[in-house]
Formats: sequence, C-alpha cells, structure tokens
Amino acid sequence: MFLILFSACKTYAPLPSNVNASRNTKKAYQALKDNAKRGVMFGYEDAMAYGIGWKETEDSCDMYRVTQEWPAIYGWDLGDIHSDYNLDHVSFAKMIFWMKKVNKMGGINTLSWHLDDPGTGNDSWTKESVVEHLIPGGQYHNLYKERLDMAAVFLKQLNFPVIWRPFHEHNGDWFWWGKGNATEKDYITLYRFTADYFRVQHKLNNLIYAFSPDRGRLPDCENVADYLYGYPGDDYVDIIGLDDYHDMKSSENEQENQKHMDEYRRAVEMIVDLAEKKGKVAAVTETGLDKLDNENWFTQRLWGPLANSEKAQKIAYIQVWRNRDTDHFYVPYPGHKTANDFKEFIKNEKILTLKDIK
Ligand code: BMA
Repeated sequence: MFLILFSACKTYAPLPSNVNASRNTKKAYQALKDNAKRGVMFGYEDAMAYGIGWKETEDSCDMYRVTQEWPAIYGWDLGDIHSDYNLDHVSFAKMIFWMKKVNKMGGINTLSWHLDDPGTGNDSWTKESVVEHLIPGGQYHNLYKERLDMAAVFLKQLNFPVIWRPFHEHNGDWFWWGKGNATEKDYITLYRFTADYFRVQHKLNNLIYAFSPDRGRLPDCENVADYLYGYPGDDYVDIIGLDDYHDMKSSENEQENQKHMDEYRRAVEMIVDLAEKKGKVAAVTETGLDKLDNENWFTQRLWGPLANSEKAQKIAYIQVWRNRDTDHFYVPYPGHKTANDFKEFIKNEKILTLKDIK
C-alpha cells in the first residue's frame, strides 16, 4: 500500500528536478503545469531584440505589430557568451534587460546554448569529437568550466526562474554534441556535469531543465526508446521537449502533407504521455516554417494537427524561431501574407499569449 501511494506521489509530484530549486522556480514549474491545463503558450526567439526592419526598439516585437498581443514565451541564446554579443548579434547586457522585463510582465524566458567548441573555437555546427574532451578528465575540461563560469555569471543576474535548454537536438548529427560526434554516454555525462556544476558550484537554483530531441531523427514518431536517446535522467530534466521542423513544410503531394501532420500530432502525444508518466511538462521547444511560404501555416500546419487532440493540447508551449530578416523569419510582420492566419491562430482561445497567463 505504502509503495503504491509512494509511487503515485512520485509520478505526479510537481517538483522540478533540482531538489534545491528556489521557491519561485517551484512556483514557475507549477505554473507551467497549470497553464498547460488551460491552453498552449506561444512565443518565439529574440522577440524583443529585433524583427523585420527594426532592431532594439524598446516595446516592440513583430508579433505585437501584427496582433497587438505579446508572446507568453521568450527564447534567447547564450552562444558566444565569451563575448559581448551572442552569435546572433544580441548584446548580452540588453538580453538581461529584456529578460528582466519579460519576467516583470509575467512572461516566461527560455535559454538555449549554441555553444562554440570550447577546445577548438569552432562553432556548434562543427562535426567533431569534442564532448569526450570536455567532460571530467578531458583535455578541455577546464576550458569548458570557464565557459560554464561565464554562463553562470549571466544566469546569476537573473534572480527569477528560466527554462534552460542546453545541447538540444542531440539525436541529430549537426552539432558537435550530437549523435555520431559524441557517444550517448559522454553526452549524458556532459549534460549532467553541466547541471551539477551549476547547482553545486554556482548555487544556481532558478533553472528549469529542458530536454529536446529532434523529431526528424525519430523515424517512428511514437518510439519512446528512440526519444529517450541521451536522456540524462529524471533528476536532470523538467521539460520533455521536442524540436520539430521536420513536419512543417508543405509539398505538392497532399498525402505527404497529411503524413507529416499525422506524425507531428503522434509525436506530440507521445511526449505528453511520457511527461505525464514522469510527472513532468511537455512542450514543443522549437519549430517553425522558415520564410512562411504557406499562407495558412499557423492554423493548418502548426495548430491543425493538434486541434482535435485533447492529449496533444496538453503541451505547455510552442516556440518558433527568430525573425532575422526577410530571408529568415518565423513570425509574420505587418503586411506579410500569413498575417491574417497568424491573427486567427493567436485569437484561438487555446493559444495563450502574455495577457492570458498574467
Ligand atoms: C539558426 C539560424 C542561425 C542562428 C542559429 C542560432 O536556426 O537562425 O542564423 O545563428 O539558429 O540562433
């Protein structure tokens, strides 16, 4: 009896994986769960930093310019933390300012890390075996710790909860931490070492940890064992995430489109089931259609497949990528052909924006 009760509590315990998580972090984690019961929060990368035809204009964002609504989720990246600007030319000083502002407004910040190889200085997209050199005992371990110290200096300036999503899409081979460049064992060691170093050495207790494999490398979208490749463990993960660009493009072939929509929904249902089993939160941590060349993409391809699935709608949020310029963007700007569809998507009562989560 005790065992049954114990395991039931364990399954649904709403606590973050870090046993020393701050009170606010526990509350934020609970809030993610509560919001997930009401709808799906939406947001995107670098929303406040720049958009199409503007940069660093305070109180602006392309989503607001089109819908008069602010995102609920705000993505940022710590790539190039050793310099003053991140890899996408966002000043770290300003990033801190914006993240604080987001927090004050009631929004949620999430950080990814397109980290350069600390040994060679090559960028994240370099296919080289470096993870074995970064973990304890490796020749670049101290260099890696220096990078972690820099990240910690940044993270300590945020005295509020943030979602921390390092080493994403690790089941793909395009990043140096990915499959084929690093072994699964070394990847897990790196992820755990990073979390332990932040928790113990730096007393960073405001991080909510996200795990986000890539859907393109899950040919069987319901295969939990495949999904869990590189999973660092329940003590290290709070968000059962999924990056899915793979299912988002349209082709001439309707059957092909249908197949992608179906697989996207089934993959999302799989992470919802898994998160429920583990007492964690599910989310589509990265997705989008670059350049939005499908007029009804938001209502039909992003939301359509989830619209009739109560299960899939239990994800806490969906994040799309950044609006760099007219050759690389994921959210419409005023006058863009997907603006109306985006407005309709945002108006859907199931889609939560900043005002819905206040
Ligand atoms: C990619 C592109 C790159 C960018 C990187 C990290 O998807 O947007 O231009 O540098 O993400 O943000």
